[in-house]
Amino acid sequence: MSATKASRIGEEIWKTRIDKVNAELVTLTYGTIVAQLCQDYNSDYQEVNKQLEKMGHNIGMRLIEDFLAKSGVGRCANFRETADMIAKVGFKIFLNVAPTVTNWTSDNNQFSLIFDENPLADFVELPDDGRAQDELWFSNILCGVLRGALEMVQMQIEAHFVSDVLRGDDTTEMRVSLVRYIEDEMPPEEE
Ligand code: MYR
Repeated sequence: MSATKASRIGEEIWKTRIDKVNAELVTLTYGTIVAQLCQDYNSDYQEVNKQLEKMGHNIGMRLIEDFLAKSGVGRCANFRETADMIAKVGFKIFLNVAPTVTNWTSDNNQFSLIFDENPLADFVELPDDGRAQDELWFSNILCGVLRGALEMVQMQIEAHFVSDVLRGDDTTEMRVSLVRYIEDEMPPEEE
């Protein structure tokens, strides 16, 4: 599927959606979750990043069903098509943003999503403790959501943020790597 077609599907879905959620409520709720985790893990931001990713993974595993039902899209022919589907349909449906897909590696196995807007991080300021700016990936839940969702459609991926405007970077960029397509795995033979 071409990028334009994927983009059009995303827009159509958005136009016909009736269950629009108040974006501010999402932002506030997510901010509260992150703040609570920072408290629970005594500002061990590596651990907070890990927990957010794990939480996202659980969400993604359930979200994919909703994605497939709402978008009505079929299987993608390759990882480039999958990337467009994620950016222009997936993010559009669930967050009403469409990050830019860029920075492909020549083997077409890795790309970046650049977020011009990030509703999770609206009005957010990171804790001013001299560490959060270097250690906390505030929106890390999104990496997990992607990993969980793609795992359910037979793709093992790894995703992590490489920059975030909340940290003072110029862009917010997530790097996504295809690890492998998961084949139907047979249970080990009994001895
Ligand atoms: C396929 O090749 O089977 C199609 C795969 C499309 C997967 C799209 C997953 C969308 C995940 C949405 C993430 C939104 C995060 C807020």
